[in-house]
Amino acid sequence: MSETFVERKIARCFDLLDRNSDGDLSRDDCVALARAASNASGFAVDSADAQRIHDAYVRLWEVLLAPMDADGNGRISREEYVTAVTGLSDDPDRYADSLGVAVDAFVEAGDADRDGRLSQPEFVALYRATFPSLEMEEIVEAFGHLDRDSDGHITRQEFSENIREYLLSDDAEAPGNWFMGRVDV
Ligand SMILES: [Ca+2]
Ligand SMILES: [Ca+2]
Ligand SMILES: [Ca+2]
Repeated sequence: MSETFVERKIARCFDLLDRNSDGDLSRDDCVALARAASNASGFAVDSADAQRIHDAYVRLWEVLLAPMDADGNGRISREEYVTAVTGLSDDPDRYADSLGVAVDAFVEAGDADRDGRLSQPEFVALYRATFPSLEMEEIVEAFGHLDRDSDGHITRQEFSENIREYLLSDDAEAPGNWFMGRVDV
């Protein structure tokens, strides 16, 4: 059976989060994503800012990802990930918690000036650092879609709507499809 559009988006998300490209998601991937984001903002390894970003990504691991580890081996396989993320929509409370930690991780990691939202330069710096396989042009284009009201910033609310659409919507025109760069329908 061929993958649906939503399944392909979820699988793409998995690949981009698999920072060390070993085919599984683990706590190490989350720590590495946090470190890449800190470096992009120029934060020293032992600074409070680096610690804040590290904590947000560890929470992403503990709250969102670790519970997906169906066979308990400490790693999330692609199959476990797709099954769990697809199933999130059936559990509204867990879905809301998961969405919250995901939004926190992205905003904490990218919000260099600490105004609670990501400007275009902040977004570009974050995505360049954490998802090196994305092209610069693609990241700039993604920002244009993800900044839903085109006010020059992606707010927590916008991130939340974007991630929700990315993971649930089969609408080929949904702006949230750009959460992880360009996805072909
Ligand atoms: Ca990995
Ligand atoms: Ca900001
Ligand atoms: Ca906006």
